[in-house]
Amino acid sequence: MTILTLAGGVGGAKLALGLDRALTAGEQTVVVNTGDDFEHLGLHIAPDIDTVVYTLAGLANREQGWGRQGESWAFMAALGALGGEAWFNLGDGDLAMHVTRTERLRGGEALSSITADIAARLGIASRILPMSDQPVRTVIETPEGDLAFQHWFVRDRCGPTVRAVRFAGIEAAAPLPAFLDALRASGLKALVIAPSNPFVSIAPILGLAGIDTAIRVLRRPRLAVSPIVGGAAIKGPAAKMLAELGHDVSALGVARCYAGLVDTFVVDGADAGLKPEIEALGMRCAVLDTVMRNDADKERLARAILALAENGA
Ligand code: FO1
Repeated sequence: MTILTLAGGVGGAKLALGLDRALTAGEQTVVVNTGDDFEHLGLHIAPDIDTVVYTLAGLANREQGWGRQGESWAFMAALGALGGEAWFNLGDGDLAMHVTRTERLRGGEALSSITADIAARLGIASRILPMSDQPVRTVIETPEGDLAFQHWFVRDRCGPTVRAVRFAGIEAAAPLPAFLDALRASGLKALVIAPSNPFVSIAPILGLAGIDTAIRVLRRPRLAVSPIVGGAAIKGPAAKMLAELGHDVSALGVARCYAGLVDTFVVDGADAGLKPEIEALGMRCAVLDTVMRNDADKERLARAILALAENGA
């Protein structure tokens, strides 16, 4: 029996860790957004894959949410002193990840194969799959022009107004075959959409050919967890994007993005009052404590989600 989790960065990695702890080894497959990937300083950076890998390996920097704990920054200091591009922070240990991945990609190995090997070396029990082996690049359309996602997110600190989001290359990118296999597997117990940004973390996964339709017709419990609690994002620009893209800045606004895709939408206790409006969208609304402050919270939320799935969500 497997749980298929769709995830972006920090919020997705937290729930994936909870599920990893709550399930037996190998029962979770995590499909990770690669729209945030970019080429920087000659390296292939895959931030969401790395956040999930570091989190499940127990190596993540918990304060930042991204990167490695106990990191040193000699490379960045030297780079800055040489006048190099220093707006995107690559720790010394993290740099090893990007260097080895880039070298292997240049040698012709697929991102999925490299990711599986690295996850195995780091002792990760869950299966981590990039959503595709072909490049998809998230582009933020702003009044100042189009910005590559990391330029908008990190360099410009999410400042420019978001007019639209598009995913360059998505038409030519195929969903990873193992992703499609996991969706069709007879042993699939439930699909879980993690509390990730619906516009830049989950939308690229759903935008791959055939995925949205496959989920709409999936006869398994399908659940999504709101990344918005009490009208604010737990982390990141989800609330800003909801507002600027014309949505309600609330868990209801997110639920509307998933209408027809999920059977159950999970909101935090702070949003229990939204239940009637969410259920009017044709999905159940489950109220749980969704804020994951520590590992015990992550596992507790994961177990509550598994219990919902067990009861047909
Ligand atoms: N996020 C930041 O806010 N600032 C950074 O300098 C930064 C560097 C970085 C390096 C490697 C990596 O894997 C992730 C990194 N992130 C950084 C996080 C990343 O930009 C975002 O969290 C995700 O793309 C959004 O999910």
